[in-house]
Amino acid sequence: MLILTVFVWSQGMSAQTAEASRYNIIPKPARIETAKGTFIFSPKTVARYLIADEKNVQSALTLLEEITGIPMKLASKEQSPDANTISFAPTTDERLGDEGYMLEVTPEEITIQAGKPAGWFYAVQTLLQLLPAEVYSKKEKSPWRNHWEFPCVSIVDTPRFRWRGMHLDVSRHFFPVNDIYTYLDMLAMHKLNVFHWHLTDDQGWRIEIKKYPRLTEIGAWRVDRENQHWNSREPQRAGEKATYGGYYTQEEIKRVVKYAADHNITIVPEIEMPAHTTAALAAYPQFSCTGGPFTVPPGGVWPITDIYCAGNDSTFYFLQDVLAEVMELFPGQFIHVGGDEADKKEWKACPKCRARIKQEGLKDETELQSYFIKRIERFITSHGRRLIGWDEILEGGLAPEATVMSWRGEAGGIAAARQNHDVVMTPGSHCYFDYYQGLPDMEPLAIGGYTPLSKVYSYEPVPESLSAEEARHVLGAQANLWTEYNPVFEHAQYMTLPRMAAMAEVLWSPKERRVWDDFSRRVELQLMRYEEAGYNYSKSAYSVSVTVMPDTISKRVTVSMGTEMTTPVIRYTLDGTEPKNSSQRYEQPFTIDKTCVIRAGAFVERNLRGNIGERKVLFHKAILADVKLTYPFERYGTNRTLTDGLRGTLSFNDGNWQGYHQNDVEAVIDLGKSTTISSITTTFLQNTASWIFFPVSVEYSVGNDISTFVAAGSQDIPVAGKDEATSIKEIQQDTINMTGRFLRIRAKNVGVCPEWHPGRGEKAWLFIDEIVVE
Ligand code: TNX
Repeated sequence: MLILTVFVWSQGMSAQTAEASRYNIIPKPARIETAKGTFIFSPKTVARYLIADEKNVQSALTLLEEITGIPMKLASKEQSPDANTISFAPTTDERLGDEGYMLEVTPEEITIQAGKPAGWFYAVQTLLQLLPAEVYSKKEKSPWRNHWEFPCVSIVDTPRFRWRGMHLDVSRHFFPVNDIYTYLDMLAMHKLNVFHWHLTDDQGWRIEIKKYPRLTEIGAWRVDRENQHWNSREPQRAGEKATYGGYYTQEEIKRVVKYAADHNITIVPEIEMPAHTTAALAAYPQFSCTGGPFTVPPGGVWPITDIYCAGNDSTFYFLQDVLAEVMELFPGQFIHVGGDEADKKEWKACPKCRARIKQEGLKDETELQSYFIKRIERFITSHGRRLIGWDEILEGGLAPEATVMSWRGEAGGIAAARQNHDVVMTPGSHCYFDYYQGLPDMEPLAIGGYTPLSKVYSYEPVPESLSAEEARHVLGAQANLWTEYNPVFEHAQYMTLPRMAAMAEVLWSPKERRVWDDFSRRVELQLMRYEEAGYNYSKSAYSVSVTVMPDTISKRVTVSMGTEMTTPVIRYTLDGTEPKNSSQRYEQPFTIDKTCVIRAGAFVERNLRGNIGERKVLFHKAILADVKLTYPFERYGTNRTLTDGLRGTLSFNDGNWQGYHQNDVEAVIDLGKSTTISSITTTFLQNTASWIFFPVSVEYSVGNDISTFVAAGSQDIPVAGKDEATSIKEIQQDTINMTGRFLRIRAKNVGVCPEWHPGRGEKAWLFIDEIVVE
């Protein structure tokens, strides 16, 4: 009897999980009621139109047929009663808005209702997500696959926001047009409806403009420095050929626009002005303040000083010509004109710009930028379109109808909404997909930051401080992929998937239906869909972070582990070997009291997912000993850093380094009792791009009281030269053989950055970590 009960109970559990796993729709529908039973979609299934709206239904039907690989017959009057049916029924139900749909699946019938084309399209997207991930495979469906099972369900679905965007920077790196189609597919499967196409920037002009052919002949090409770090690429030398780049022809763009429209995506093209324009100025230097010459930079430029001349009317005629062609190609309402990060130094020095300021009665260069944008806005609105720009367009006064894209936090968006302007939110903190999505030491090089999946998911586009009235100006939000560190499209997929899924749910699903644990379960299937579709995606949300907390009283350390995803099983080893499915399972924090290398991985159904987290804990004679510092450290690390048993990584802000700003390190360690010391090793970090240098000398001494020390050895270290890679150095002093209770370390800061360094003469940093005593 007892055995039977247990059996029934465990059956019940797995049935429940199986039930839940039948519904993995992302973004989560506004209303979904699950039901028992399935609808079997097979060659016997017939389609029935209950409507006149044939064209849209036809495309929904074709899509379904193509994807499932099953052609459908149209229902006839004398329909055999045993055939199940997919019915398409129009509705004028206003609750569905422009993009909503209703979907009812019973064993006998699937009923789809929508009022507008987007609704039909999204109904099909949802249907696909009721099927196994395999339906996303681009491969021909296997022949035995002659039926698909839809779980029964009832859905009423509409999006929360009308602007559900994804941006892609194709200037910093160019992606061929086929990649753009794939990107649009990715957007469509997430029910995203705006593609913000960042077509121009300093490092490349990517759109053919018939009237100005040099924009792409010259502006689309730069010298190839792809093997160097983005921020230290040498400019084009005289006589050197520009070979890296590319652009989209107008014919290509027309096809992309059509494809996007078929997927309910509006493209917002961005033509940057007045700055981020070096590529354009390399082609047409007459529109700059200085007259040039310019070359297209192969990498990072800062500050952004190259700028269109605002005092020259011909600059505006040029831009109007460009925009006229752009508006011809892109039928959407919004035209993005950039406006970000303009350093106005050239305008200050330019006689024409100064004359313009005077003649227009402007206060300064900030108002000149505002004049610039307002003048362009007049042109755009006269063509029946709307201007949108980055939040810098607020400075010096907003153009009357402008929509603001808030990227430097939310303040710009809030200010604009309060001035009755529409806004699109895209704050760096949550919406920049060029930021790291996992711990930086486990990820490919990215620009910086840290925006893991759960952080994107936690984003709320409507700031609390807005009134209901003001909040109506928030059209939605978008995520941006800047591509400085993103040379190939596969990497763009890695950076955006699955964060795009989190953003999609933020933008589509009702706020109160957003629950991380639930999303984290559904996203597992989403990853399988990416896999089937052949998309490169990140498993970083499964990477295990290993946290080690020293306890000064017990002189042990407590180890805890976790992943962003809530479901996986974590397994670990303590001897540095790779964790396997048979390794120790992590249940709760535990303590260790010997040197070990902890490695931990997340397992889903016995398979390792994500990156293995690794932590080395060093047990040595000074572990958790008290340290007195003569000079304070400035930032990073804690008072415990030097004796906590942990070593810092190559990232200076990983919490394991103490940073001294120009100060030397003088640390006295109290070992608690007289101790025999045979070796001392200290660790330092050097990252000259971040103004961090190794010490010029390190000196060790040992004493029996805090004031008398006997030298135990010293070493000098040469000052870094140019182009030295970021590295860690261990300064080890062996065969000391001294006895004492106190140990003193002095490490001399280089003081100021050396002559060759951009920060020459300014305060340098010294970064120190664990002092290992044996
Ligand atoms: C700032 S966001 C920029 C871009 C860079 C990006 C890198 C914005 C309007 N301007 O030019 O690519 O940071 O994160």
